[in-house]
Amino acid sequence: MRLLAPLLLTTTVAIGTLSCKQGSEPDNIMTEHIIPKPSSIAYGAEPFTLSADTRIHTGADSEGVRRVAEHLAAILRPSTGFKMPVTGIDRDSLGSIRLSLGGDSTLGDEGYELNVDRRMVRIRAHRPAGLYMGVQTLRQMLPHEIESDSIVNRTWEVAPLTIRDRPEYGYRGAMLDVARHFFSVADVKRYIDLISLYKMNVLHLHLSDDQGWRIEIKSWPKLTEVGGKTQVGGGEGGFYTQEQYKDIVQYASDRFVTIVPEIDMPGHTNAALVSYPELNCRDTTLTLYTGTEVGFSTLCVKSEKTYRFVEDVVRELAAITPGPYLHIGGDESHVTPLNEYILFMNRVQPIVTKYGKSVIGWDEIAKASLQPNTVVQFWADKDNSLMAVSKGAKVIMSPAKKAYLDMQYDSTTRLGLHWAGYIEVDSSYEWDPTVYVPGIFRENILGVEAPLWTETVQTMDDIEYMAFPRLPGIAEIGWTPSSERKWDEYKYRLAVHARRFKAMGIDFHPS
Ligand code: TNX
Repeated sequence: MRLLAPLLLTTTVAIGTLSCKQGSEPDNIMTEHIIPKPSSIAYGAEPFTLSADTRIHTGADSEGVRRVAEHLAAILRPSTGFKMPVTGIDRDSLGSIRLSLGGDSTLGDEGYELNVDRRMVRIRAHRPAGLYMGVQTLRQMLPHEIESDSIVNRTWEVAPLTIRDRPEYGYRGAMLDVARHFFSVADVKRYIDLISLYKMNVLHLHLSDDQGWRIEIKSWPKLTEVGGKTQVGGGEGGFYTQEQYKDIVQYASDRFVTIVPEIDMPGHTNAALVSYPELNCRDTTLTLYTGTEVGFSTLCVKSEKTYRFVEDVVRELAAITPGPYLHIGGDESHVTPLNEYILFMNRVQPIVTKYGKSVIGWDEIAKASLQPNTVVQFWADKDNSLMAVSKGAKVIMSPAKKAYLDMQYDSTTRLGLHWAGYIEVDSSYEWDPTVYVPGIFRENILGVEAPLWTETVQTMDDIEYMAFPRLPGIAEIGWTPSSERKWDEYKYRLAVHARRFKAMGIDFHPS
């Protein structure tokens, strides 16, 4: 029985609004349209239907399981209008959704098994993060109206199947530049919600740049008092207090997303230098900057004061960052002489490890000596990235020509830049991290990240317009092995998501 015929029918309608060719779906299309594509699916006989009696069982009381169960209930309640009680009691599991830990360690930290039949829905995982990922799959298997924030009267069928699924890469990230334009805590939380629907598990926050310093540092208060005042275009700017930052970190962690904070150094530091002119030793008068040029500022590498500054910032930031990484930027330091750049990076990396964090740096950092745990983020220079690998570093793949969400889709896109090219939805999907840089292989790659620089991006709607629909594709590149991905199949799945974007109020780009 083709249970999902209605879904298939509407597919072609949605396709018209995305950049895909009209046509009928190929036979091998995955009927559930799940993004990222799961490792394996086997179909069963009869669907499960949510009802007013559906409960969410957590089995043995584990705080981790309960958290995921509450998250699922919060998704299901508004649109179904059902109570969806979360209960530890396991009697009468008929008609319920059951989340449990244990068993199969081959699922790893984020893998899960989802089993749906007429009687119940079961999600099993080795860790709570895996249950969370399974919940995102279940969410996508429900009609898109499940995302509505008010009651929708319809039946809520879930197709009968068994999915076993686990990610290819452990690091699947998005980056948001909150320095060029500042974004509120609410905006950042919404972005976390959006990326985690597609099983991304890292949000890298670009917290400082020439135009603004966005995180409170108590020992250097002028960074935000002065350096946080404005932004590109001369608007108001802003910054996160440490309390607000901790709130973001907690919100992310509840969704199994790790925050990676970035303080970009030694270049991209005009806002810091204006706040504390003693950090500047070049013969220049500095003022707050609201333009979009890059590469004109540098911390004074030869001054001891600079390293006291760096240590204070790293210490305060590390103390409120539970994740393992601290990103120190290192890109486009065009006015820092190379020998000084290397000196700087060789001194700063041990400061970061002293406070218990591993360093991430943009690919230029490969010119320095690298500490054993330093991770290099490839964005532009293949030679740098090869150098990183030859020094034993792992690489995060963020090729600007493919993964940069601030690049325009085409020459008519109302926002964005195009220095790395125009990136249509198909192009952003069709690349393989394991062959993109010859000489960088699977074992060298930690994961994939999609950066969104915000020189032209000013509002949440702008963020959504640039990220959607490309971000789900990058999420799939991080989750699903290249051998399992084909644009000609993916485009149908993506088209179906257009309705979900609308239900979630996502201002996506229909090419
Ligand atoms: C290059 S990517 C930069 C950023 C800009 C971006 C614009 C990178 C490490 N540096 O400073 O915002 O291009 O696309």
